[in-house]
Amino acid sequence: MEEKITAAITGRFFEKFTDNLTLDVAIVGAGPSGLVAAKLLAEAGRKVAVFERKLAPGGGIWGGGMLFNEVVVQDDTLDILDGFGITHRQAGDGFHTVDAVEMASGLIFGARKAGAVIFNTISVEDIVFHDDKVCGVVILWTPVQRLDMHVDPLVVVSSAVLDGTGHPSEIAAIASRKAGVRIDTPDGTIMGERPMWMESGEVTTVENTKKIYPGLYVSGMAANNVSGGFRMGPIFGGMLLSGKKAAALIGKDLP
Ligand code: 48F
Repeated sequence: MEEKITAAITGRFFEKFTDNLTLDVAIVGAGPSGLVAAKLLAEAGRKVAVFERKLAPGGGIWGGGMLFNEVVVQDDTLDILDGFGITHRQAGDGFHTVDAVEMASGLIFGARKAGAVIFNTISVEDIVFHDDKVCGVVILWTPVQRLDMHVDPLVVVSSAVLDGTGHPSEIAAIASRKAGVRIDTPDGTIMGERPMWMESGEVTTVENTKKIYPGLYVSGMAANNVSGGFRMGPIFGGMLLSGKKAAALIGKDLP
């Protein structure tokens, strides 16, 4: 029996992996913006995989605010939550609370059920860069990275890469540093996140969601880090709207 269990797992995993070596969209980071983008792009018929460094996808949702596991969203994002079947409760003044565990698990489940494949415990450590265009991601098991083992990574190619890595905007930073390119920000570089200003941060997260270089898009806090927006803490409406905008922009650009 034992060998059949092993064969079932490895057979199915490698079938899934092989089937996702060429993608329409590689999404880096399974936070709220990446998961919303993944669901909407998969629903639109695009081949999408999400690469998530941690064992559990969901990014910064699980802990709510300071480990109080509730988050807040605004009126204009309820349709996105409804699309995932996630429950929300009125909190007054146009705000609503959402159980953080329901939101994280609901976004993960919704993205997966729409057809996006999520590869957890896999980190993106570099980009593929051909003819002045970002065209894929370089991946490695997170534990291999953490143990600093001298192991070469593998590569997945894609028509578009979405940096949904949150505060550090890791993929945009790699493009800026290693490819030495001028990205679409006011000064052509990663401008860095500014301190807390919820109202502004919520607006600019969506405004800053864009294509920053051929083949490379940013969403969520990564978008704010790239373009110098303010942070906003445990209010998540901007993240959901950013994922929706990223999906629309990428969908429009793809052939
Ligand atoms: O930070 P994160 O939740 O992304 P987000 O969509 O949402 C931000 C909010 O959670 C919160 C906030 C709300 O107002 O400010 O911070 O911008 O999730 C980013 C995910 O990307 C993963 C990381 O583990 C996290 O789950 N990640 C980061 N770098 C890499 C990565 C990488 N190089 N490869 C793979 N995954």
